[in-house]
Parts: sequence; structure tokens; C-alpha cells
Amino acid sequence: MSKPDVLVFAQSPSHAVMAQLALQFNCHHVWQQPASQHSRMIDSVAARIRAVWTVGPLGLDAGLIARLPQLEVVVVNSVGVDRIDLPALAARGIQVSNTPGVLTDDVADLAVLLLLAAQRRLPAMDAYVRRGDWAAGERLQPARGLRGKTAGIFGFGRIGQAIAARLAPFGMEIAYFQPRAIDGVAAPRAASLLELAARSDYLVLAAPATAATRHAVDAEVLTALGPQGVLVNIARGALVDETALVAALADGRLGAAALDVFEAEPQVPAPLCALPNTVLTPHIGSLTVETRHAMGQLTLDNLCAHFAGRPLLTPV
Ligand code: 8YV
Repeated sequence: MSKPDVLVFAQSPSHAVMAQLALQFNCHHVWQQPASQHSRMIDSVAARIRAVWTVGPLGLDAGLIARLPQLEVVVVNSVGVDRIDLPALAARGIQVSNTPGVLTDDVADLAVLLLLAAQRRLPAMDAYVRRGDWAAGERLQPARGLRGKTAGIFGFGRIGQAIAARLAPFGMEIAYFQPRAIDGVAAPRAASLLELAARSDYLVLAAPATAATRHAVDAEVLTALGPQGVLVNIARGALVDETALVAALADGRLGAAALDVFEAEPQVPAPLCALPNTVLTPHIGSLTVETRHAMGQLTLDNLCAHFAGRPLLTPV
């Protein structure tokens, strides 16, 4: 029997995963082509495509879905599926999988790294040494300590709770907000995101991007977080009104921001790069050898399960 045709939009850095994918499927690697060739390449194989392999940040829109008449399954090598048109897929009974769980630890670790880097002004301190300011006797102001401060976590699912578990041993108080209260957790739930921001020194975003969370972190929330407050975002750029964020950071209503995700990534607003009170990373929460292998393997296992007539392991 011939191998199922799969449209592959993004490479996994795991060679083992890519090798298994090539062995078991007839792969059409869109990512290997220059962007100008994508449409032509997709058209040339569209009629045969039974599966799509993609990642959350790239997404999959209704227009492309409509071009694939034989599509049965979409495997997303990410946990976030906010850019995948789920209603368009559901309307055709096309199954979708993602990669929950396997990236939790690394993403939570990055949240802590960003929080500490913003708190202790790591990029500025590194620059201070490299510029020779230390040797020149330039004065330094002390940072603020973590013990006794409150970390407010917006979105208290797997990743939010893993961040809380890492921050509590620093002597921090933890609070969270999300619409649904979670039973059996010690952390108190704030009545709203605004209330969470007002009681927090650090506001850490770990919520999914949805219509309800889009720009939830607005000027009012940022002002409530305050001049000593720090915003940390390892979730999705769409959660934050970036124009309001730039304004709050520039006029001192907000202390600092540490961001791994941006609304129009890989484009990062120039003012965020120019501000001294930001720490910026290029969406690397899950970017470790181990986690990217585990994500790729889970994505592949979902694909294999579908074509073996078994249920998806991690359906969306
Ligand atoms: C990216 C993420 O998917 O899982 C998610 O939702 O945002 C990241 O892990 C990754 O960069 C894409 O491979």
C-alpha cells in the first residue's frame, strides 16, 4: 500500500523524528521551499494530501483547508492551537492533535528565567560589565528581592501551575486568575485579571490566546501592576496590547517586561527593543533538545495512530 501523503509545514529539530516521518509517510516539505513557491507547491500535491503537519505559530487557515479535499487529520507540533481554524476543520470532521504536557517543564523554566532576568536586570548588568562601566566605577542601583513578593499567574493550567510550583520556593506568594476556579490548589483565585494585577508584583501570562483573552492585558491592567511591577509573557503575544505596553514601560507606569512571545512575531515592535526595561527572547519556551524531540515524537505518534485506525493520543 502506498504511504499517506503529508504536507509538512515545519521541521522538527529532532533528526530521529524527521527520519521516522520520512520512513512512514510520503512527505511534501513546504518549509524547504522559499515562501514565494509555497502556493505552487501546495497546489501541485493538494489533491493527494491526507494529513497536515504544522506548528501553532504558523497556524492553518480556512482557505488552505479548503484546498485540501482529502484532508483527514492535522497534527500540530505545539500545544497552542489558536491559529488553527478549528471550526473549519470540525465542519469537515477533520481530526486535530497537539502536544500538551511534554513541554510544560521547559516553558515553566523559561518563565522563571525571564522573571529573574527582569527582576535582577540581567541584560543591563551584562551590558554594564561588557561596556567597562564596572571598571570605570559607574554607580549601580540595587534591584528588589523576590521573597515576600506576589506572582500573579494568568491562566492556571498545566504550565501556570508548573510556574507556581517553581516560584513558591523563592518565598513568593502565588495568586492566579482564570475564568474557571481550580479545585485543590492552595493559591487563591483573584476575582478578575485586573484584581490579580493590582495585588501582584509580577504578572505571569500562561493563558491560551482566545477571543476572550485577546489584549486582556491592556493599559488598565498594566497600570494596576504598577511602576515596580514586572510583566512576564511565555504564552501568546495576542494576550497583550503591545501599544499600551510600550506606553506604560516608557512613561514609568510599569516597571519592566520580559517577553518570549509577540503579537506579530517574528516581528518585534521596535520600541520594545529600544526600551532599557525589557528582556526579549525569540519564542524559545519549548526549544530544548529533549522537549522538541518529545513534541515531535508525540506529533508523529498521533499521525501514526490515525493511519493505523486508532484514536489520536492527544486530540484537541
Ligand atoms: C511553539 C508553542 O509551538 O507549543 C506551543 O504552543 O508556542 C511553542 O512550543 C514552537 O515554537 C513551534 O515549534
